[in-house]
Amino acid sequence: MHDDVELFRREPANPLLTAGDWPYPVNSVFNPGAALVGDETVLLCRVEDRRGISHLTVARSADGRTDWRIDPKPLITDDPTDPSNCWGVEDPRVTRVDELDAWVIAYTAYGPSGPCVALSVTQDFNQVDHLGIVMPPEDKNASLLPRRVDGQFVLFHRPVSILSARADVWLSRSTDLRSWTTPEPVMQSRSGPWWDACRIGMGPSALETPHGWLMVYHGVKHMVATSIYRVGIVLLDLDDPTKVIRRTPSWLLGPDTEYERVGDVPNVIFPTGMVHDPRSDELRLYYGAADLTVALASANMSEVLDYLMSLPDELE
Ligand code: BMA
Repeated sequence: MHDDVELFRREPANPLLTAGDWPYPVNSVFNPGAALVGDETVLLCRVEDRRGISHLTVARSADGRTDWRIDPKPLITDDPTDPSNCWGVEDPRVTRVDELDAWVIAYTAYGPSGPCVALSVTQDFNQVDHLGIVMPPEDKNASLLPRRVDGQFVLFHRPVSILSARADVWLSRSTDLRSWTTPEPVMQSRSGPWWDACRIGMGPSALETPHGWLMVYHGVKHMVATSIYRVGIVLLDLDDPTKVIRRTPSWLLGPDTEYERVGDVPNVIFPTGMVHDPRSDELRLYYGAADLTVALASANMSEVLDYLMSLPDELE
């Protein structure tokens, strides 16, 4: 039996962003990437239009909580002539890469062959350079480490095996962000009744801590009538990010409130954006709630790390 820990507190003003806030008609706003840009928090939101196709649009706020300003036009859209993304672009994770003086956006491009991983680069969230598809279908939930390890960029991603239907986390390496090495296994779904037994996928860009790479992931449990998406955390070895050092046994956030329980897809918390404020040590985790809105939960980074380090070492 494990103690349940309440490390994350939901923002009282949740949901932070909804379709009603958008400057043009849309169905839903969810699964946002997040970045600190100058004094502002930028969310790159997945917006599903009223055809059912998703694009990515920027919202900005001075405190990351209130007074969001939403761009009148998307930053990244589908291309109806491109079979890799003619069904839209989804679920961005945003990574600050100091070496490039830019942010790398890893997102799902969706087309008739299935979801695949695409990368784009931006210096200001006004213009983007597209690097294109880097992982073929079916693959998604890509998240880039903020710096090279042993001279190589590291991208977590989640290929799905048609044969076994397994959906686990792997990583690939690259020197130029374009050609990537054969995937190496990182972390597997648990089994049986566990909350993360069916599918897992990495969430926001990792934070580098003295104890390892701190990463949030989502885990899925299939029930008879629904699937439940919840949130866990792992610490990965700084020098060898295929090694999981700590993994939370229990979920740290699961659907509980009405906006998480009821929506286009019920019972979903899907974490895609995280920022750390070094002054307050606050971690702000932005997530999609029930595939309909954007919500926020915050925690104290030191408390999260203390909790993780109190867990058994996964390597022993
Ligand atoms: C996943 C992704 C997410 C979505 C989630 C719950 O597979 O498609 O975009 O939020 O399912 O529907």
